[in-house]
Amino acid sequence: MSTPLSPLRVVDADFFAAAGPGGELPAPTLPEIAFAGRSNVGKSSLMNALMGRRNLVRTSGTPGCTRAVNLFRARCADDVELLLADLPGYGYAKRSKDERTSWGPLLERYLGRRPSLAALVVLVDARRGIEDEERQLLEFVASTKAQRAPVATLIVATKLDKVPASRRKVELQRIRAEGAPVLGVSAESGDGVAAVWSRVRAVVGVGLPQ
Ligand SMILES: Nc1nc2c(ncn2[C@@H]2O[C@H](COP(=O)(O)OP(=O)(O)OP(=O)(O)O)[C@@H](O)[C@H]2O)c(=O)[nH]1
Ligand SMILES: [Mg+2]
Repeated sequence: MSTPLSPLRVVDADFFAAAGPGGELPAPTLPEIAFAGRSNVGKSSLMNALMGRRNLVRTSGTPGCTRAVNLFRARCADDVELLLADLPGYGYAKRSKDERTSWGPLLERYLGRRPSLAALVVLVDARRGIEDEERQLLEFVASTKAQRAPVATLIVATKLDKVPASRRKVELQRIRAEGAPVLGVSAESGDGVAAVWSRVRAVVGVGLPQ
């Protein structure tokens, strides 16, 4: 017997739009879920895993590969549509000064003023946990709440396959102790991916009916 298809599952996904530094973002339409985190943490890989697509979102072994805001449209089996935003990674030292100053404002504009931003997923490497940049990112988004509808936040600990199974629970608890909800994933094995998707759907208000 085959498992019934979850209504939350992504059945169709495609590239929607991109905006580089100084570029125009498309007019806000669907609710957007943004994926932010240090370069190489696994943002693009997680987005591919969530959408059930191997190579829709470009991933790379070279940190700093994503320099624009790239939007992808995902349609679920229950016909709910969302946009997933792949944000430029931060914390990559080998950038020219010009590049660094040119994508700072892009992230700030997107995270600070995008009216259709419904949720922010902050990715951290399960082996590193939350550091100053992540705290600043969460504080920045919280500081914009007077200007628009609240943005739900979720921490996702990536590359869980690189943490020995016996340490996973402890590492996740350590991150959770920082006060934000946290889920662990491995884009490699697929562990935790369905849980992230169902949490994302719930926080943007399109979870399964109770
Ligand atoms: N073992 C393991 N490797 C992963 C996982 N997720 C991503 N990677 C690898 O980590 C590297 C970076 O992944 P990306 O998804 O491109 O990271 P990113 O955060 O989008 O990076 P930038 O776009 O540069 O900011 C790639 O070589 C991936 O194959 C995971 O869950 N487990
Ligand atoms: Mg990327």
